[in-house]
Amino acid sequence: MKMTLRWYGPGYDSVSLSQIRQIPGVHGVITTLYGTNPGEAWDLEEIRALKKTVEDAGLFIDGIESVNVSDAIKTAGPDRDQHIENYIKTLENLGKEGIRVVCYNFMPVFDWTRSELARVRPDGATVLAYNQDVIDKLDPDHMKESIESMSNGFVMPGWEPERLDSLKDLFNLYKDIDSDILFDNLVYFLKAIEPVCEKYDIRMAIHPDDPAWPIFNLPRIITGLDSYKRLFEAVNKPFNGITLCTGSLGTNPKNDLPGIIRFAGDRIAFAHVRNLKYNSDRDFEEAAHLSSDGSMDMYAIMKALYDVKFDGHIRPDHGRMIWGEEAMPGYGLYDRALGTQYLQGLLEAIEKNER
Ligand code: DNO
Repeated sequence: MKMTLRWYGPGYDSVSLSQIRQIPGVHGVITTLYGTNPGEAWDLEEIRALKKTVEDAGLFIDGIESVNVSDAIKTAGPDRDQHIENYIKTLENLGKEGIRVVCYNFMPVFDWTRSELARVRPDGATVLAYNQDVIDKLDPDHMKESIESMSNGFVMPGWEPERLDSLKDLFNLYKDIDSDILFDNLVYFLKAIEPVCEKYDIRMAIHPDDPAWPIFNLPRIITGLDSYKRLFEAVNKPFNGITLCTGSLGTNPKNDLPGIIRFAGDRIAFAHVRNLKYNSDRDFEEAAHLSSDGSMDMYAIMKALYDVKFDGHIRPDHGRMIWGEEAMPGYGLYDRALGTQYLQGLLEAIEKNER
């Protein structure tokens, strides 16, 4: 397993590559070309420039998170085929630069959703949190104001201002899309990009829906074991992989994470590993990576990844905001750095114990 950290690029991230370079065991970054819109093709020169910036700092681009899929592709809108053609061009350019893992999601309208971005925990750390009652009362039309007021002035991934500006139109696009149609659109997309992925040995790593149930009456299709059975059956090819995200799948305590890992096996192309604390069946908050700080058994998760011989890239996921750091909620340096050390410690112990 290669440990990585997500990095948003110069001008977007408060964390620098030189800081990341000093975290023991971190091999490279998971990044994206910020400033591109879903549906557009990524320019080869821009990919090269990003790669050079990262490599000059002594790190590697270990994967892209995300090449976002446009709503036209998700809803089979009039621009679908043009956008797929552009997506293929992007994959081709990434493939030419040796980038082999691409994370994406197929969530309608919103990427991940939280009701609070800075809930204070007993130790004074602040974390992202979710309360179903708050979400139920929220008017999606006013999400823009609520998210922007909570995001410390950073652009939140998946909550880019252009998207928030056109929420009404976006909801309209999905009014006739149920989960079967959305799933069919995913399969159409995967079949279209299969040749380019195979040519360049690119693994597509779909990110699960977060939280792992439908919200705002929008369909969700990647929520647990059954979704993966359906997905692997529909496109039974190694390029069709997943991002095993414990924090997203784990929003539903019924999801048996080690069981899902054992089922998905070599289809796990990328792993996000973090912990959550369940307060009730309608409320959870993000926790430190340490098992005892939350509700998950991080040892069991790392052991299952080891057992299925997961050899890809892994990253700690959202961190708490600690030690006075000011950063994009969930994406500060300090707590994610702590997460990398804890996960690597678990892994070293597992490996030595198994030998
Ligand atoms: C949130 C992230 C997601 C993820 C996308 C992948 O912090 O895990 O925004 O990057 O869903 O496309």
